[in-house]
Amino acid sequence: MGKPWFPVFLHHMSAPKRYLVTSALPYANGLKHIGHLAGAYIPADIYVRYLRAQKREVVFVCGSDEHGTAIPIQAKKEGSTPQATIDKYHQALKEDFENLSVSFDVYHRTSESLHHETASTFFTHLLEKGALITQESEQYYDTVSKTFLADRYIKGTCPHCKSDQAYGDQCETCGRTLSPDELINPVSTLSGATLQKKKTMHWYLPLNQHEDFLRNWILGEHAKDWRPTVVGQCKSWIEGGLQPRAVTRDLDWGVKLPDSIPGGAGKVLYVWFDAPIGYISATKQWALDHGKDWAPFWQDKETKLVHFIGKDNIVFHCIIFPVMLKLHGYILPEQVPANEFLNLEGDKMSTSRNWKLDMRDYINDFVKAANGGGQCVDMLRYYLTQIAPETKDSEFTWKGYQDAVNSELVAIFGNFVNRTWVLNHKLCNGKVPHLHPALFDENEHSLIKDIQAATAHIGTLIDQYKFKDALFEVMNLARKGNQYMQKKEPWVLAKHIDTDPSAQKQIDNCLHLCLQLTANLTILFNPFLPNTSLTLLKMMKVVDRMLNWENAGSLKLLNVGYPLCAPQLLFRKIEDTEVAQQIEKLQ
Ligand code: B3M
Ligand code: ZN
Repeated sequence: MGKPWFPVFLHHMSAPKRYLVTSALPYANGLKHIGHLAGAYIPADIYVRYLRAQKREVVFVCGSDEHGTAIPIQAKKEGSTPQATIDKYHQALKEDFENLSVSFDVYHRTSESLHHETASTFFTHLLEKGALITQESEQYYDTVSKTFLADRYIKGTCPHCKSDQAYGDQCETCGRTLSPDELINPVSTLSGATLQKKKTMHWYLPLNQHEDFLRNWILGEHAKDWRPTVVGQCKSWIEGGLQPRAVTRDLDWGVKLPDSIPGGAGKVLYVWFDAPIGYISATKQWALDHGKDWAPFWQDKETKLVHFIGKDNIVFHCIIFPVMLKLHGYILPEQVPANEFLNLEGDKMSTSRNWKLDMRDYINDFVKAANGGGQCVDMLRYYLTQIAPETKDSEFTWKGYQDAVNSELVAIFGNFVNRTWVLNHKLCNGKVPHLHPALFDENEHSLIKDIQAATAHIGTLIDQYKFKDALFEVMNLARKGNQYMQKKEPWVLAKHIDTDPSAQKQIDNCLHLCLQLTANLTILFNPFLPNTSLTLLKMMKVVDRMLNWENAGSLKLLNVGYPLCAPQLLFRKIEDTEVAQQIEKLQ
């Protein structure tokens, strides 16, 4: 059982006034796959639903990241314009998240003027404070297209594997990271022209000036409460020597620098400068929509800011953005629960090799299929949480998905609820039966203890961002319910009602407790499987107020004599043919 009591206590004593939870802003250059979903969206959604169930003030923000060279490159690939590309994918991403019950309070976009204003004001503010420096450097210039080129727009021969299809940032043949200077015979992908070096001036964030702050804050203050993988990555960045980082680019797609800034013409903010500011503009949009004040969310120290991201975004959220926030006088994140990567059927997920399962594919093949709906959303959420790459890379397999659904959701949780309902309708008229504590034996006592202990333990695990362990404990409680019922065998007791005067009372006890346990599971599963919890509320004919987290652990959630609805199956099975089809589709 670990050490559940102390941390729970601690948490309640120091509860923040409000929470701001963010999920990484996905690039609006394509659909996102289940690796993204498992990394930055499902865990955040679990956390937020848990906070909401505790009636805490929480705002959950996200939105599309619509800048960076990724966008014009994708537009070019699709024979489209950057604007049409972001419009298309912004809409698609928003819908996909909704269809998977990811409950953002606002899903914003960085092409909105509110964001452009927010980001350029942020930049100006740092500039006026003298927090940025300028540096001149030589960059590749395409004399035919008359433009400086982002790394991705430069092509040449890879110095390592000699492929002539290498880009200025990476060789996709051998996978190595490159810089444009390493390419042999670099040319422009825009015009095919050979390149010239030309001087250009940019603004830099002098990270080297903030090393002490970063050391104290990450390697000191957060060394213990951040994930070791996160602290480890930060440590190697800091130890590797922090350098000034350019925060502007010579591009025409992005947040333009204000005209008032001398030398700013033709330049935009670097995408990784403006994108995290997107969290701020999203908060502002939410506040506008709800008549609230956005400022305390970024300025009041009693706000707890939590960034959910994938591990490739750690440096931006733990080093660069915090330095920007500190310079601006805003609060810092208290937690950055970054996840490792999710592999798929034995291989790394990859968009370029098309080895992936897009959220959209799952939605079409399962959620929107004839026997789909919310149960299929929850089936995916369950499996992705069970295999969440919290501490190391993990793997999605269709067989694993099928097992999680069939042998846990269907065989344990679904079966427990179904047996409880069917027996209750058969043996107790479908009403919540009386309880006869005088007849309790050690089975009742230990089930009651388990329900109470599980609640505290699960809360602690979620508070510690251990969603996978928390989910395991909830399912374990359902498992205990099944075992309890198996021991009591109300269907056997039913045969002795005429001869054993205590038989009906024993049946009542068993089903009463199983119903109270179901009500508890409804609360405890809710952050993970929100659609299933809604179905259960309907079956119990209770309002969603019951989902308040403080109700968990209670054995008085359903009143004696209360009539329940007819049973409904919570989850369908996943057939072997479906697994085979999906694997075939992947090849
Ligand atoms: N769009 C990169 C990514 O999806 C980026 C995240 C921005 S979070 C401010 O990996
Ligand atoms: Zn190569």
